[in-house]
Amino acid sequence: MESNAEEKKTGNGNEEFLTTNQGVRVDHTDDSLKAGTSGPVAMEDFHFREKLMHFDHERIPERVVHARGSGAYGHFRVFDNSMVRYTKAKFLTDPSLSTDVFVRFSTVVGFRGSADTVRDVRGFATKFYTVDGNFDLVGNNMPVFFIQDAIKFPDLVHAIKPEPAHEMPQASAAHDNFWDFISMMPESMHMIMWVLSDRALPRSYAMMEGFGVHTFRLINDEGKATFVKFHWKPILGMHSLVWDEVQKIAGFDPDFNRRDLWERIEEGNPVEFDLGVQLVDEDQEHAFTFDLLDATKIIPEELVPVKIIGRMTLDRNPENFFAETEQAAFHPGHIVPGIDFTNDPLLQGRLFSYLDTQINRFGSANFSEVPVNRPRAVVANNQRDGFMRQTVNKGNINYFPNTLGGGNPHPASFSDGGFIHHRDRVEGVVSRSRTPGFKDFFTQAALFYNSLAPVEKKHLLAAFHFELGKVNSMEVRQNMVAMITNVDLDLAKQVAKGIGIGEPDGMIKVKGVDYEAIEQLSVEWKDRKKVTQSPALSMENTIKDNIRTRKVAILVEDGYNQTELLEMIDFLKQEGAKPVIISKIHGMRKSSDNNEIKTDKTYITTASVVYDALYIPGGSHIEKLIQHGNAIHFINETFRHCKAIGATSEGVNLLRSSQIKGINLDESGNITNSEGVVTISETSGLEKFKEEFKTAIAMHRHWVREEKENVPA
Ligand code: HDE
Repeated sequence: MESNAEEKKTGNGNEEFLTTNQGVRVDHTDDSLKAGTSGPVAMEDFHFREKLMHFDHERIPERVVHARGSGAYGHFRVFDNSMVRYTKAKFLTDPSLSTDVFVRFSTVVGFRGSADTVRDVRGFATKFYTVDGNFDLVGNNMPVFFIQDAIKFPDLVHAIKPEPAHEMPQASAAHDNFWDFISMMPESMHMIMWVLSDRALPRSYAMMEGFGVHTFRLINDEGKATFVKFHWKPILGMHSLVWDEVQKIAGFDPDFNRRDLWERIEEGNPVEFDLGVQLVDEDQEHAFTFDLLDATKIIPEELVPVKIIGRMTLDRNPENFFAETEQAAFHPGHIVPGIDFTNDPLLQGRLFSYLDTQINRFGSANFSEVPVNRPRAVVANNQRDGFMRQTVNKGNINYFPNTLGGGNPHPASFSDGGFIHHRDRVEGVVSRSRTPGFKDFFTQAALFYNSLAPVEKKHLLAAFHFELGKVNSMEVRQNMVAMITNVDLDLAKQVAKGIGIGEPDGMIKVKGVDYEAIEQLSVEWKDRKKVTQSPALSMENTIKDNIRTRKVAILVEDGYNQTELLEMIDFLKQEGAKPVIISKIHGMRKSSDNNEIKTDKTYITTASVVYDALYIPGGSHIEKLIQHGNAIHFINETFRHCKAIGATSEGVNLLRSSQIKGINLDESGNITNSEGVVTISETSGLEKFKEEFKTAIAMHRHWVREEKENVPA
């Protein structure tokens, strides 16, 4: 009974009667209190005034960046105690501890209501509620950043956000201001290559990597430091959408990634990532041809392998979007003993910005008392009061030192688990400058480009054509082409060709680059570790061995073959995929032998772009499907987007119809099972078909089909 009373107080939706915020039951909420039936509203209508007042104040400022996001709860556990050598953080060393987490994934540029599938960096912010206090790993799905020093962040964000005169375009970098800024910002070229790659179009938040970006420090029990880069590796592998698809999804289902995350968890498919670390001894700080403190650089995995140390499982959706996801307040300065900062100037700047921004959003320093932000560890200090203070601090002592409170709470020593800042030796003259090691802006941009598969390079070129093709200023286009010559001349030529700029015939020096210093360093650092290829950077080398959580569209009309359909549905479910029945209208579809199956979606309520693969079962329903333009479009579009297509018995006839384009046929007009199109002409032999279809879906995309540009979509 007591818990019911508690629920009533907290508004969990189980209440019987409507009340005011003071708990007074309300007898009528459809009409305001008036003089007569058409007179003015009475001032004493406290229910009306309170309801409107609260509504008027429902919004808090959205995040200035990363406004659009989706959250989930879960837990994290390390696999063993192998990290004890490096860190005293218990959540990273004690495999018996399961640490609760809350993760918020986000886009960066768009406003709170913008579409999910735009080309953008994705935020990947994790709050670990550790036994030693909260640790926030506020990362992205790309391992580098646009700028090296936080002081430029406001300019970067102003340039990329919609232009101030007319507030266009929404959630897009494809406009003059952004590329004008970038054309003057050579240090951003590495990040630009990532943003124009397919990494910026994730199929799912469950299928992208995450990175802490900065080099941090781990501190062990003896106070010894080791440099560390944090990585999240998705268990399902890394997969992206294609450009034509993301634009259509943005209209068709702007909540695509949010819905995907929510549904996975509701359906009992936890979203899992392995946590990896790249560890570099302090005496190896200068072993590389870049500065570890430069956030525009990666440490190639081939130079320092990623050691997988634990797994995060997200398995619980928030119950109230505003209370939890919107009010989650992350801060790179939320750190625990065993982890520490470095002098990366981007990180240092963030340490100011995140607390400051919370004051703007919450209007109060008490944001850490909101349930999603509250540490699980004990909080004890003399900070008091302020707007919306929730804690009722007991006792009379709110200062330190004191004797009246027994001297408590008092500082903890290192051995008591107190956080002690790493004893970093610093010296130098105060200046606004950068170390020479930060000045090479192009080597890693080229490394990234050179490590991509041909199809990824092709997509990146198309992205340049789209982005720069939307820039009105020919001068800005020209400047960008000049910049790209510093990364790869051939790429620059191809970009130029697509955007109406004369092809450059050599590398063009650009402003803001100290070519002499770079040259000098390349001589000085010639014996340092480096790579010219990094296979880990290509998404083509990701996991492609399963079809778990893939959505498979199945086209069904009256007259379908029940045996085939049920067998395939069973198979797909067994493999962890999600079959969805699509028909012309809702309701039950009848099989040739008078069985029934329910339509999940119609061509009006869904589209090919939200599925990973397509299956067409046999039966006389094929005659109807051939006549149906929406079905034909669905198939052609699936083909154009390079997804697996399977068909059995009469279903194969549909794929052979002259309206379906691009499918490879042999001399007798039969489909050659190739390029992710898998068919079998009989119902018998389905076993072989199943395995081949599974392999085709697991491949995610069959890029060779992109050559067939004549297929309509
Ligand atoms: Fe952020 N960033 N950022 N950022 N950032 C914010 O904090 C900022 C940077 C990142 O889901 C803001 O609460 C500065 C790098 C994520 O709530 C703000 C600089 C990386 C999120 C802010 C950076 C990030 C934010 C806006 C330049 C990847 C969303 C609202 C030094 C490592 C967290 C807020 C969430 C949010 C400032 C650069 C990731 C204004 C000054 C680099 C994932 O404080």
